[in-house]
Amino acid sequence: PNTAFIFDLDGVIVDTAKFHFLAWRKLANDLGFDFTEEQNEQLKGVSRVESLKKILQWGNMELSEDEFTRQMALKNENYLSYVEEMDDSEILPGVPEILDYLIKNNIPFALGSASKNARTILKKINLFEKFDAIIDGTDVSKAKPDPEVFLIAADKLNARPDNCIVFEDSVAGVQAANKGNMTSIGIGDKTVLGEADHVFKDFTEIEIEFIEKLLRK
Ligand code: B16
Ligand code: MG
Repeated sequence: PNTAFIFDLDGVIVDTAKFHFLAWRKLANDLGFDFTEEQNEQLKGVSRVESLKKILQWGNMELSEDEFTRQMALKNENYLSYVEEMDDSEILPGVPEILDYLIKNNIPFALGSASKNARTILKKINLFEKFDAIIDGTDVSKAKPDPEVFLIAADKLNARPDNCIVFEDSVAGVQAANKGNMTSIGIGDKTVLGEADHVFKDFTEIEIEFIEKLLRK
């Protein structure tokens, strides 16, 4: 069968989660409250709009529609000031090796991210040209845990969803892959990503034999 791989961006290819956290936290602090790193887990994989809604709930705050839009823009500006400084040294360990393996073996792979900044980031880290398809927050109408982003990716790669392998660091993203009837591989903490079919701490823990087994499935 035509097996295809789909990678999330933030937390899988690159650790931009730390920049999202800093930028959201500044927004909260400017509005007069704070939230924890643990609460931040709930923001991973979640769209910009949904993230701000959650944060405002934590601070017991409501904003007018205009102010909501303005705050989102400010957060993104702040986030992009970190992105501006990025280069390929920010690619997470083990990622170049797996991408090179897939390229060498002619296995198609796509990006499936909730971020509207995904293309900018891929260019900063010099991976833009490597992906066979890029699906991001500008291409979808339904955010993770809806499987839309991964289903579009499967379609673009000409692969059946049940022949797709998805790498995700977020609970919402693992749920999206599962709902899409794909094999979900969690990257991160087993206690957080327990719903995934397999969980690894990072890509350096994934052996080529494991990838080959997935390909024979
Ligand atoms: P942006 P992913 C997600 O990216 C992030 O995990 C999440 O924290 C962020 O709010 C979302 O993208 C939207 O990002 O504000 O850049 O459009 O993990 O799906 O690659
Ligand atoms: Mg992610």
